[in-house]
Amino acid sequence: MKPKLLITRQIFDEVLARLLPHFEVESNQTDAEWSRAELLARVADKDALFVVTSDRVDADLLAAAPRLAIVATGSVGFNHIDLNACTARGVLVTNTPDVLNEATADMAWALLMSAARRVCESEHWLRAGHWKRWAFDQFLGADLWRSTLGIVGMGRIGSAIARRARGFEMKVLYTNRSPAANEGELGAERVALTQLLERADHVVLVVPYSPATHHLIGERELALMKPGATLVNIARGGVVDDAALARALRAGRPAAAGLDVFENEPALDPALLALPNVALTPHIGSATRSSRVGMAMLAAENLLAFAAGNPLPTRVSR
Ligand code: 8YV
Repeated sequence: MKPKLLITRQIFDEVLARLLPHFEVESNQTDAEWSRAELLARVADKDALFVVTSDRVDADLLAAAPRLAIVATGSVGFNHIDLNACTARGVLVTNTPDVLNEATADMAWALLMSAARRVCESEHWLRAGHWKRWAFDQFLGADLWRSTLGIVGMGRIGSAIARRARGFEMKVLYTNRSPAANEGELGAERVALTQLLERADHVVLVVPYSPATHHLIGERELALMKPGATLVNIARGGVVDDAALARALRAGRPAAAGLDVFENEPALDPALLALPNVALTPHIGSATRSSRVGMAMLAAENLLAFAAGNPLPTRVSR
C-alpha cells in the first residue's frame, strides 16, 4: 500500500512523475484554492501533505488529519506552519531553502530598480496617453550607483542581494542577529535597524515573518527613512505595516516602494493600489521556471525520503 499524499496545488509534470510511483496522489487540478473546509476534508485520510504558503497548517488541520506524518512546504518560509503543533503530534516538516536564492535576489533588484527609477509609474502614465513632450525633470528618480543599500536580514537571499550590489559600487549596510560570515567579501557593515533606516538610500527587507518581525517596519521606522529613499519588501506581508506604508508613501517619505508581498494577500490594502509611487507584484519573488521547479522538486525529494525511511534533506521540525 502506497502512502496517501495530498497536494494543494497543480505541480510540474516532472515533479508529479517522481512522486507517482511512491505515493497515491490527490492534487488540486483547478485554478481555485480549496476552501478551508475542503482542505480539512481532503487531508483526513492522508499520510503526507504538500502545501504552499497560503495553506495554514495548524492544530485544527492536524486534528482533522490523524494519519498525517509529514508536511512538505514548497517554500523556504514556513511561518504558515505551526511547528510546535506538528512536533507535538510527531509530524515532520520540510521546506525548500537555497534553490530560490538567486531568483529571489534578482526580483529584489527588479523591484528596487522599478521603484527607484519609477519604471512602473512612468509606464502607466505613458500607457494612459499622457506623454506629449520630453522634459528635463520628467520622472526624476533616485540614483542606485554608489548609493547606500540597507539589507534587513542577511541570510542566504540577503547575501545574494548584497553580491549584486557590488556591481553598482554601493555601500552595503545590513542587520542580522549575528555578523554575516562573508561580511568582508561583501564589503558590508552590520548596524542596528534604526541606523540602517537613517543611513540607507534604499532598504530591502528579507527577514522571515514571526511574531518578532510583525510590523518591524511601521510608522516610526518609516519616519526614520531618508525622504528620497526606496523600500522593497520581498520577505513576507506583515513585516511591513501596509496601512502605515501607504500613508508614508502618500506623504513622499519614503519616495517609493516595491512590494511583492502583502499583509492579507492576495487581498491588497486599497490605499496601496491607489498610489503611483509603489511597484506591486503578486508574490513572484521565486517565480522563474528553474527556481519553482527546484522548489517543487526539493519538496518532492523530502517526501520521497520520508516514503523510503531515509533522512529528510531539508527538515525544519525538531
Ligand atoms: C513561494 C516564498 O513561491 O519560498 C517562500 O517562502 O515566499 C515563495 O518563494 C511561495 O510562497 C509559494 O509557497
